[in-house]
Amino acid sequence: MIDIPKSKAAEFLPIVNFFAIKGKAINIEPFGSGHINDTYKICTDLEKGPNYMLQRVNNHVFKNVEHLMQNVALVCNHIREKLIGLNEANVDGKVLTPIPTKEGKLFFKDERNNYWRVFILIENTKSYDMVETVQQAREGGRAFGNFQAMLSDLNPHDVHEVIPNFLNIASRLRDFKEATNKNMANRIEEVQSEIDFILERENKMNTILNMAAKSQIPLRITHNDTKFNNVLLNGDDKVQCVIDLDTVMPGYVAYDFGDAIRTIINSAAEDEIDLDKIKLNIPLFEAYTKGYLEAAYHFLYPMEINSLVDGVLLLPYMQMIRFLTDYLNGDTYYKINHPTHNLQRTRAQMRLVIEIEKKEELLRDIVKKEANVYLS
Ligand code: ADP
Ligand code: GN1
Ligand code: MG
Repeated sequence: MIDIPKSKAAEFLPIVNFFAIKGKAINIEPFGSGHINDTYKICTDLEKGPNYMLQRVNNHVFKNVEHLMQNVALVCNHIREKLIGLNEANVDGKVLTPIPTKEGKLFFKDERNNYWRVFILIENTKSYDMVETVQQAREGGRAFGNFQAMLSDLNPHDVHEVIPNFLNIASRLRDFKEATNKNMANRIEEVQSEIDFILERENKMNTILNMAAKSQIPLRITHNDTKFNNVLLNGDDKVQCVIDLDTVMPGYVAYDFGDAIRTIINSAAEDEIDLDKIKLNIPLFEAYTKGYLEAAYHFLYPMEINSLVDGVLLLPYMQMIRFLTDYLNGDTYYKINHPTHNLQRTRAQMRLVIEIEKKEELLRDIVKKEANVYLS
């Protein structure tokens, strides 16, 4: 999708007024660092009223925005009811609030076929691209554990599969092989060692799908994009709200655990160019695991706990495949900052897989130790 230049943001201010916001939108600024949607912060003329987030949904990635917004509304309402039941004082600060259009729709489609939606802006919060402290990691674990727990009484088939086979490794490998066969951008020669690396691990990465095929782990509603900047923390670094609900779909808990750890355990950025900076931060892994199990232990089956580290191995591997597939296809999916950005991301994820493989046993021991707390 073509990125909208920052200077053009002002053009989109009038779009907000199609939505049932309080007050009048008077200021717009680009916001956040996501790879898929365009996000803007909107201020209104009301001193005390809420401010808002305007997002252009990437409809190249999300083909059915109506289904996507039905999922978002279902999940937000379900969590909202749970929070009200718990007498939570600040419900609007703890769950996303989609604002309908003045005609009662969950999104607005403009004349250029752009899809827009608005949420209440959750003030005084921060999202981090990289985790800095053990407390942040533990809070992140609590946030996503609690998120899964609150949705664990919904039927996974009540949500649409907005991107079919989104985290299905067999399907991702098929797309990757197709990309190597087509070699659309004529880049295959420079990535031969990365291709070999992927193919060598193909069979080993099937554990979660195999467990699922044997009905050893249940299908649940999962977030499916649990990188750390999709949780908002407050000024004291306490968990406030899980955001970016576009990929909420049926899935396995290990996917969410693995994707969160992918960003948390890495001492460098997702696209770090200096591969030697990519090291594992084990205390942050331990803290996330603690927080996650605190919130999720009560609904998890033992086999799901056993599967968590399989997710930790799988998700960076799958992310490497996704970045490399996009690079081979000529960068049609992720936003990029320069022509080899997807290659740089691929190599950084590959190094992360290598580092995680070296520490697999240690990670399994930590999960066992943290889970044992609940057995004694
Ligand atoms: P993307 O799909 O592009 O990652 P997100 O929904 O994650 O989009 O939003 C991008 C960024 O905007 C987030 O990382 C966060 O910093 C900020 N953000 C998103 N929604 C809210 C909200 N309701 N309140 C405050 N900040 C938000
Ligand atoms: C995308 O939208 P964002 O930046 O939170 C992607 C995730 C990837 C992530 C990698 C819909 O997430 O699946 O893990 O980039 N979202 C989609 O950073 O593909
Ligand atoms: Mg995001």
